[in-house]
Amino acid sequence: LELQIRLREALANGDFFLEYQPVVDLGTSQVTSVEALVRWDRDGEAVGPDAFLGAAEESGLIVPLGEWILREACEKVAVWRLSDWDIGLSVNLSVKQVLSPRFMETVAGVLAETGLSSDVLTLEVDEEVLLDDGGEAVQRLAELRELGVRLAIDDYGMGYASLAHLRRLSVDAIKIDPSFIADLGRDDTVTLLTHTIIQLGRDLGVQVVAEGIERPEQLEQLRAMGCDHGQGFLVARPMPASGVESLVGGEAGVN
Ligand code: G
Ligand code: G
Ligand code: MN
Ligand code: NA
Repeated sequence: LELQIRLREALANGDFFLEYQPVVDLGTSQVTSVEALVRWDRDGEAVGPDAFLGAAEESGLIVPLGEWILREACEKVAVWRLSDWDIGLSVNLSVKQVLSPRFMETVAGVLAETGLSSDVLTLEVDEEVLLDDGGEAVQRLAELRELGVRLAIDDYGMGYASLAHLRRLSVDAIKIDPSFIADLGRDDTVTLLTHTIIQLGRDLGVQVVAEGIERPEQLEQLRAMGCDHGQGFLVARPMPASGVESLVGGEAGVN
């Protein structure tokens, strides 16, 4: 409960901030988008989302916090795009946000205020969001996609019946869970599954992003498998906006 009070104060005081992790085209090594990742500046210490998102969801603070994250990230990327940089933005959503009343208006409002074109924004949801019984979250997400916003399934492959999810909701991208990438080339089953997900994405016309690339041989293998996009510490760590700006022109530490 004390954490929930502190989080509410932190939002009021402007103590949350965003880092951005670049996503690259594995073919060209160009940075094509960034994923916004929230952090809490708790008395000078940067605290990651795993330590507070659960509490923010329980208290409902995730709704105003999520709105702040969306607006902050869209404002930043809108400025970057004004300087003629064709960069996309991904923002993570929790199921509480998706199900909150007026979420659709919030997204539409932020896009209108920032002047960002809807197809620049990708909303990432975990497979868990697609498991809700009533199908309400799926319905809301489908409506958002009608706005022209892109949808991505995050941590793909970890959920029960991952393949069935692609039938319930049309998405624009799937992000292969880092646990697959970790064992790529080391575990034959995982390697085959990864290859299959990449192939499936290509056949369905869905962009595939590999997450958690840490070793050069993973990068090579993913390229050889025809994976479109990648993200991970080898490519670039999450960084402040100023760090992304210094990558302008788009070269991350790949090649
Ligand atoms: O940045 P980090 O690797 O610590 O993130 C840990 C988890 O928190 C990841 O699952 C990530 O998707 C989630 N996360 C990071 N930023 C946000 C955010 O702005 N909103 C939501 N809902 N989840 C986030
Ligand atoms: O669940 P989601 O994919 O949104 O989580 C993103 C989180 O993954 C970020 O918090 C980021 O810090 C973390 N991350 C990004 N790249 C790597 C990586 O190469 N290795 C590991 N261990 N974590 C990563
Ligand atoms: Mn994500
Ligand atoms: Na996530």
